[in-house]
Amino acid sequence: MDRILSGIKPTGSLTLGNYIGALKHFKDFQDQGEVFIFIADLHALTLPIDPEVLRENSRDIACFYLASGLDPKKTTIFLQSQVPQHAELNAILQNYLYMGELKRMTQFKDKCSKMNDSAIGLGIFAYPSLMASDILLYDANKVPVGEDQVQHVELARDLVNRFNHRYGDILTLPKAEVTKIGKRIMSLSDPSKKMSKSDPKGDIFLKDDPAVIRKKIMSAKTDSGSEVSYDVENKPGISNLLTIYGAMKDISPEEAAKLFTNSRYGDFKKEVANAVLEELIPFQERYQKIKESGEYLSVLKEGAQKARDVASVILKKVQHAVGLLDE
Ligand code: AQP
Repeated sequence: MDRILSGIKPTGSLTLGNYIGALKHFKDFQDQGEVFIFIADLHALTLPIDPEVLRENSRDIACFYLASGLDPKKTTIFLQSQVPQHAELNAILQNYLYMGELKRMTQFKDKCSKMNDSAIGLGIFAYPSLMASDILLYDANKVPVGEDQVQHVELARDLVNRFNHRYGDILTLPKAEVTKIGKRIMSLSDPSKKMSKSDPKGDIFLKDDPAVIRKKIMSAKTDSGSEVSYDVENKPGISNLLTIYGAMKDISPEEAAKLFTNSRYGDFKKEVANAVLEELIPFQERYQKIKESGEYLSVLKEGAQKARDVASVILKKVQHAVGLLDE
């Protein structure tokens, strides 16, 4: 049976990019195997964050997971920090990743390009080591991620090959599963940049008021010309909106473009806003109910227990393999 693992880090308020690239698809995995979905709160510490904001973001993600249709009877939902095996496995596996490969990671380069070395914490540099530990602790073979996280999963694969070559067949080789539609949603104000929760310019937040969402879509940056067509290079703004529309309707952006060949930009944007709100309004209502009921608290508690039970088995195998005394 497949073991499937994914997570979101609580670095900010979740965006439409997180929804389309990750959240929207999680529930579909429940019929495909054993699913582990976590809140990557330790990863959120890799860049400065206010403690109260971090706690509130973590609560929100738990509620969004449940609102997206994840069923705690089928899926183990937990907080990374409540499963100490993540940090313990990381302490071992970080010795099998090298400076050169970590320095080449695009996320590290992007996040730290404008920072002075003296301000860059070790955690952001070693991020892929903790991420590999997250995946390998659960013997996960499928890792659903957006396009930008594929490089980290590839590095986890290198690590597995390196480790297993030395110690035998201990770790499971993971594979990144990238969403077909909407693997990279771009900022509405600058379609050359990814929509990111830690860079809120041009973001649609899942908690935004519907009127605000509509306004943001109506004022999204568009391109010269007046024809709605899917052409990422020459029409990045319109292409991004077509991707968003396609993701809402489960069709490709090319198919979406065919529906709007005779539309003007303004009319097209109205339809994009309608499609987004049709899906997000009921989602927001479910989120609100779950948050108010507080049911997510017991889900997280039970999830952490289940996750610890699974994770401790693999951690023990690794500890034994590398020569830690376990008698
Ligand atoms: N713009 C996006 N388009 C498609 N997928 C996206 N994801 C994030 N942004 C987009 C996917 O959401 C999942 C959770 O992401 P994460 O929080 O673990 O890290 P991230 O990829 O770095 O997401 P952000 O929003 O850009 O966070 P910050 O700003 O904190 O770095 C992942 O599967 C991701 O691919």
